[in-house]
Amino acid sequence: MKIVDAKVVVCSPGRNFATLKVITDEGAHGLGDATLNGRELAVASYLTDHVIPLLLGRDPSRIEDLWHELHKGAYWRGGPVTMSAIGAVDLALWDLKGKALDTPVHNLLGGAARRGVTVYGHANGTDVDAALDAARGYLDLGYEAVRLQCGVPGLDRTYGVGRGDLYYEPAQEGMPLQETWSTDAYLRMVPELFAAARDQLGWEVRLLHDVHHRLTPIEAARLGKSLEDYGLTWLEDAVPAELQEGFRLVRQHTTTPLAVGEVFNRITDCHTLITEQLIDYIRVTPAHIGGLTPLLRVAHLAELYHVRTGCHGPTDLSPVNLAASAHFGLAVHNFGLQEYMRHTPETDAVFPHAYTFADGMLHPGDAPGLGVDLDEDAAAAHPYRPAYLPVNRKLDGTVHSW
Ligand code: KDG
Ligand code: MG
Repeated sequence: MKIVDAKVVVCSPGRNFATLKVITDEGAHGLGDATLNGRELAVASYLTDHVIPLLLGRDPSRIEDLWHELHKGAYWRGGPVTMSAIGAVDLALWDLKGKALDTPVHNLLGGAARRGVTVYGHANGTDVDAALDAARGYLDLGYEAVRLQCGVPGLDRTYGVGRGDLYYEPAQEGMPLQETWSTDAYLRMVPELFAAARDQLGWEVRLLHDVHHRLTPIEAARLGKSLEDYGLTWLEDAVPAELQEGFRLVRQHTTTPLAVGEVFNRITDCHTLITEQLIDYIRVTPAHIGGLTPLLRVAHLAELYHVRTGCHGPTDLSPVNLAASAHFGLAVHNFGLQEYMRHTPETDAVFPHAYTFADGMLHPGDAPGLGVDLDEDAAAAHPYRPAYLPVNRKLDGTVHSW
């Protein structure tokens, strides 16, 4: 089998997605998710101008060899654009291998290790009551775990608070929105949210919270301590993790479980976090870590150190990435929990898929490969529209992590 053609399709069925399609001489095609929120065209160019020419004529079954060639062969290693491009190729090759062998990708990864992939939904609202109402909505849909986010008194908007329904989209068309931030107001709000949640929702539901990289280690330590009585499943991205050692301080002070990794793109971004047991869940995702090939390596390292997986699964990655996470989560031994935000009906129409949700779990389905297709005619009806994530500033105007 040989690769005879490949292309990148960029479309915007409600939000932007970049998808790599790799075609073989036997007429099969594999899909990879090349979406990098707000930088979609950079990954598309990396693939079209620099990677696709290298793929033509190559044997798509040699996934490991092609991965290392793309990673080491460019000399310039790592970074979100490069690794998203390599990730798209890797996913497309796993998809093709499954189709060639007429088996779902989870079977290639060792086979099902559980009944399904337990997921968490995003419950949020402008205030505590609205967030808890949203959480009840998820429980009614069968979710066992919900992430709770709510507005911060005194701030117009904050991370994680959407439009009040099941669909959340922080990227806005046009130039980035400016949001404001107060650490003090936030640190007062979060314990109140979780006290009310345990009071009103009880203890059966698993609860999570995303700090979205906004605290220093000592602030995160204080937040973690203040949440201990509410038994969170995880506190996510408590501090920016470029400095992996920063998690030592957080860990020394709190038993609240810690999760991190959605912006990581190499195993070296998390090796200290894992080997020093500074975290409980590693949240790297197939598309951004460079595909299923390196994701398996991260998971196997993590397993040695009692760290479980919790792949990032936002709606700003396409159903191709979600399917890859579902196959991985079904098969990998140290799976923890999967984020599942639900794509909009427009997105699902462009990406028909075999995965299904029932009883709080995703199942990747048994279609050969990843089990996701791309309806190119439907995609063509939704052309790319520039859109960016917001920029965040403290009340005095200083730029802060969003
Ligand atoms: O593009 C940025 C989003 O993927 C991110 O804000 C979502 O933090 C996120 C999450 O946990 O889903
Ligand atoms: Mg997050």
